[in-house]
Amino acid sequence: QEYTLIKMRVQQLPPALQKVKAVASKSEKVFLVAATLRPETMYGQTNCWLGPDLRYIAVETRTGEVFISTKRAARNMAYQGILAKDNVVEPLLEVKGHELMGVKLAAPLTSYKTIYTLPMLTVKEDKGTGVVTSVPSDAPDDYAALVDLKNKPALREKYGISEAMVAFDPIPIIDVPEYGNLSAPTICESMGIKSQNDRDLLAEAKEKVYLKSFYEGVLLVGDFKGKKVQDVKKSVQDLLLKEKEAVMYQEPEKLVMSRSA
Ligand code: ZZB
Repeated sequence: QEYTLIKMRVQQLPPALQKVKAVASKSEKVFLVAATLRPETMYGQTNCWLGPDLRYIAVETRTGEVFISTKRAARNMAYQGILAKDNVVEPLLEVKGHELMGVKLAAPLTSYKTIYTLPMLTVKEDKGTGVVTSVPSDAPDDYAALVDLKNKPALREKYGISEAMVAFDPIPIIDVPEYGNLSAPTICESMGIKSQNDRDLLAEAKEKVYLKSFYEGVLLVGDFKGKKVQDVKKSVQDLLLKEKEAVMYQEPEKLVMSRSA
């Protein structure tokens, strides 16, 4: 599986990340790196998801930057020539997701100048980097999780999230026939999805919009406005790579550890 790793720049180092200063004396060099299969949706980022109970590490890259991801992902990066040393991971620090909530980020292509790290309970440790960029206009999971945080003060309080950090509207970026220009909110509404815990419904919603958006979606913003998603996915990826706002990252096939009788 090949992902685009989106570099979400930390605008202000939280206490839990102060130790990275040893390497990245300027905080412009510290990034949460999110694995995505949908680079063309980066125009619609509204926040970044972290698993509050997941463990993250900071590592130095070949170019003297600092990337934050799960250790598993850092190990993959080490084998892909992304890190300072080949084949070894030397963590600069270790931190739990809940210590990194409400961090200010600058993400590429989105129209919001600052977005925040927020908790999502369904972030998987064994997929991508454990850092997930959020596009609630086009990803039902993201929309449902964002609405949860907007509607549940107790959930925000639990993780030290303010109302201002979730006061971001989905951005219309892709027109999808039948679903319109906010396909995830539309499908969540029509399927009666109430929260991020509606796992089965969300999986179904995701599958529906994913295919339709890929084959029939048309971009509404940016350099490739008016073009079909399937024709510009690669171009947006190239743009991000050229601007050094992303790197490519491969995920090895999962080992099958057990088989059913
Ligand atoms: C931005 C985006 C915009 C995404 C969209 C999806 C959609 P798949 O197809 O099941 O492999 N993701 C990445 N890592 C994780 C993780 N550790 N835990 C939970 N979710 C993760 O899913 C790939 C997508 O899952 C990635 O692409 C990422 O979200 C998320 F409009 O990035 B995506 C209809 C989906 N739309």
